[in-house]
Amino acid sequence: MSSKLEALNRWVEDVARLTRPDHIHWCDGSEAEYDALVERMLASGDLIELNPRTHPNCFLHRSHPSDVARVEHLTFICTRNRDDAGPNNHWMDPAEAHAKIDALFAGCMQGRTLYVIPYCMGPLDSPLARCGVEITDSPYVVVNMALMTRMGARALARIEREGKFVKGLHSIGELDPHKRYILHFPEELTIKSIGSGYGGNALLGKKCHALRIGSWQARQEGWLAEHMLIVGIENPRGETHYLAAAFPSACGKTNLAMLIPPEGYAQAGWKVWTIGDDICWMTPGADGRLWAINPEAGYFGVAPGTSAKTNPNALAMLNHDAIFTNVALTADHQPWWEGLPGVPVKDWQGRDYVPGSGPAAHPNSRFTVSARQCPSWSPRAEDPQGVPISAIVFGGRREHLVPLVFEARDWRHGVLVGAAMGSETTAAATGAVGVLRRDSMAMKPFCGYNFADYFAHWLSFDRPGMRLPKIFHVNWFRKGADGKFLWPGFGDNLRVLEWILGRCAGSEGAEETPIGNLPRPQDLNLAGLDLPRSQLEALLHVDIEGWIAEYESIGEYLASFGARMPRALLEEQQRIAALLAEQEIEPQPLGTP
Ligand code: GTP
Ligand code: SPV
Ligand code: MN
Repeated sequence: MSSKLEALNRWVEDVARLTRPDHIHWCDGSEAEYDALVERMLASGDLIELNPRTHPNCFLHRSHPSDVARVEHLTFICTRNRDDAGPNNHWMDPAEAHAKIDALFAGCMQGRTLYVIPYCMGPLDSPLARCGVEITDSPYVVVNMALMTRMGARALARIEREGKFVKGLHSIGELDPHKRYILHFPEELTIKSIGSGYGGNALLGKKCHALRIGSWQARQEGWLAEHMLIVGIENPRGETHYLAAAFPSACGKTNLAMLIPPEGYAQAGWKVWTIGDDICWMTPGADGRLWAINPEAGYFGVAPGTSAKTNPNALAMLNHDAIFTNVALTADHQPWWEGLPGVPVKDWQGRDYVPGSGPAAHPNSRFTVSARQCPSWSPRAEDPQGVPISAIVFGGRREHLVPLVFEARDWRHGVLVGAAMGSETTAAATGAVGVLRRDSMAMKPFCGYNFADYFAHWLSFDRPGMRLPKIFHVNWFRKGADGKFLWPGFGDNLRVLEWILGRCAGSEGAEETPIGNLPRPQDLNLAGLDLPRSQLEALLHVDIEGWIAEYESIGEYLASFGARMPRALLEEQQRIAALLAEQEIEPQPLGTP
């Protein structure tokens, strides 16, 4: 072992002394290793083989019924100074946190194998990529990490070169919700997670490293770690522009990242290229633009709702070499979830399915698959420099008030729009679903430090020499009086992206309103879409009274962060609140720029 790996070796030894595994296995990331782990889990019942004719090399995992989603109330940021974590995070004193969780780790791997997973977030040869090592006792975590990251010998070689890596210690422990903690020590570049085997709680490269620790590092080093998809839109002239979009969990990132253009668009030559569906690391380039990489190599996507109609690209990539978690089964052992044709016979817990007894697949059931299996996968996902971002899009699930799309006036206004984002909660985290809450930049569960400092960091990019992307807000989830979505969504979202890119190029019109610039009905290409005029008007309506109340609530939200909140953001909120108040007195359109 080289001296550069000494720190890693010492850490593995220390962890083994604490957790007392029967065996230690260093993962090399080979196919043989993957296959052997699958064999072992088939034998133990951790995996169930799916129909090898329809779904070769596909497996089902059923998690513990109390362990089906992220657990925000058990997720902590452990900084020396409590204010550094901020009111947006649960906080624990680092010494107390280590003591508490180490007591749970003591002896927890007896009878188990300890796996050492060296991984790289981002292309192995990218200066924007960062490495980590996850120690886990879950073979399910290992095979998921193999699909989700660049894992094994090549990552270890980079760690050996750099000598720096994020340490992540994970054990499923007893899968007991009362002995479950997801702890982050950003000052030590360390993660400790016990008691859950699910998703973001357990695949530590994802939310724990790439977002919570990543956002902390990004602030120190002058870049951005965001909960964003990255998609390339190729127009009929053959030019591709890249967008990054932040929507909260289960609010449409995977779907937008791999959308299929509507028929008229496809015929005209529009194409969509998928770079990433969940996480985006962005750094200013020498040219002043933001350059983005997807630190992940796979998708851990929401299964329910994924169908031939909504997301044919996703369906196509799930026919082989995929892992399904908590989906239902058909009689011939195909994976099934709500939105697919056919009938389930076993629910997500393996019980006989009784029609009418609730969803057969868990609402947060997921698929894990290598990104390269997506038909719209872009080879630029491997570009060590990343891709230049032309537009940043924020969006949430808002049944009321928020129009289909609007454009921020400038960067500062855009940062406020992101900070003010609200969305209805989903099944991606435990707790009530459908509750409206602020989810700034879709990072409420993922920002590893005080949101006030995070907003200040965002504002700091607006400086001489930068060529920043334009910022927009979208809402695919507005509902009418009948409770139905007003906008068809999915592939038709390209119509909105076309307007967004047109605004970036200066070729599309808009109407100025206090909340930002909106397309007029004639500015959107709606050819081939059967959308009643009244519905379109509702989607593009700015309800001044409603927005006055919204801006009051945004003001209270910003104020709740106290003195750390940047003045510029408070002033921006006041500026827009004043514009809204003026409009209420004098309800005239502001005209067209
Ligand atoms: P995470 O992986 O949790 O971060 O979620 P995500 O943002 O990638 O969400 P995803 O694309 O998986 O979508 C979640 C749910 O929203 C699925 O059930 C989709 O079918 C649904 N959905 C996605 N896009 C749209 C849309 O444009 N309109 C409507 N009505 N539903 C959508
Ligand atoms: C999310 O909840 O935003 C996810 C799924 O992407 S998880 O990996 O569980 O965090
Ligand atoms: Mn996510």
